[in-house]
Amino acid sequence: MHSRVGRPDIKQLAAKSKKQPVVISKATKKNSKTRQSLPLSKDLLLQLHRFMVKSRVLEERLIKIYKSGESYFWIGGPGEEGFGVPLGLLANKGQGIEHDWFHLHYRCTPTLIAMGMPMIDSIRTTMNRATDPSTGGRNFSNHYCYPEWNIAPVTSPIEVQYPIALGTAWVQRREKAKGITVVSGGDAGTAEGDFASCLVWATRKGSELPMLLTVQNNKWGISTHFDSQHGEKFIADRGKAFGMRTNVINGNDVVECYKALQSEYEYIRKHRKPVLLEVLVSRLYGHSSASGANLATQEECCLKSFEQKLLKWDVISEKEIQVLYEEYSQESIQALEKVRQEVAPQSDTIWDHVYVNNENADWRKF
Ligand SMILES: Cc1ncc(C[n+]2csc(CCOP(=O)(O)OP(=O)(O)O)c2C)c(N)n1
Ligand SMILES: [Mg+2]
Repeated sequence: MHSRVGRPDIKQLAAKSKKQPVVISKATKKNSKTRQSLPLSKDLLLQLHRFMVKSRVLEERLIKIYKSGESYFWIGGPGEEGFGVPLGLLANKGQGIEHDWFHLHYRCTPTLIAMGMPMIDSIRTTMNRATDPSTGGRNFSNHYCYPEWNIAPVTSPIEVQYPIALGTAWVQRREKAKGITVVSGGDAGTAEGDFASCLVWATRKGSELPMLLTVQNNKWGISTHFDSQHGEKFIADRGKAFGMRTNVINGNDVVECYKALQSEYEYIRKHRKPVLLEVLVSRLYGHSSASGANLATQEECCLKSFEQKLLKWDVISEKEIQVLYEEYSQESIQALEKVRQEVAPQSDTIWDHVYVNNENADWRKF
């Protein structure tokens, strides 16, 4: 596992977010002497927590599946739940341009879980089963595709999603649709021209696009550290040169993420202009199975940090947390047992999902 260097930014931001102290109501915390209030409603805090746990348990199950030799590869989103869950929860979910479009990358399980993806479908993707609704069992873990929720296919080449996202945003602008377009990627990928092209096309004067561009900055591109690659302090600062609204948030603070996303979504929906949002996140299991997929104990865990707060605020008990993990663990095991019985894709489906009925579908006919 790589050692982590130069991470003052998350701490600075965390300190900044603590400027408004979170206080707890007397009724909620029995022994508290101070009159205090929660930063979000109790129901919402519990909902955020529930989805974060579900996503984490699922991802850890996917890692076990890989390590026990039942899948070929794992890559995913542990450490990004604090951001990914509210991103999905606040979406205007549905099909067509009146709803939001999502061009996500391979760490997006938390967003899909918050939108309602069943655990079993993610396991089907990872285990390459014909029943996988995203790719029919023909892509990596976390490479989702749900047309009914405007989830565009996750691409293996990094960063191509940024210019692709311009297309849906452009149509939403042209048709004066209600929906907006969300595109996400990692920090290292922003070195590619695709990202720069997206900034140019999203911000043309008079033709600004209703887009949320997010960069989840975990400070690594596989094994290359952020500090050796960037002259700018924040990636989001690049957006300033294009006259766009920018923001940098602490991805390890789910409450901060929820509130920031609420305000960014609202701005884009109202003004139909783009936002570049940088989210400082942890990479909890390294890059992928290719780097071992072992827990990086030196990284802050957004879920553990949130649970400490929930306990302090008396929103949940240790016992309730434990039950939740057990519940989802059982669900993931039952799903795995079912998927084990399902078949791999057969050769006659090789052309499914690739330019269906198109003359270019079959390379043998070129
Ligand atoms: C066009 C392209 N170049 C290189 C790769 C190999 N690759 C896969 S992930 C990755 C690192 C991406 O880092 P970052 O954008 O920071 O995202 P993270 O994995 O850290 O979330 C690279 C170089 C690729 N998939 N596609
Ligand atoms: Mg990265």
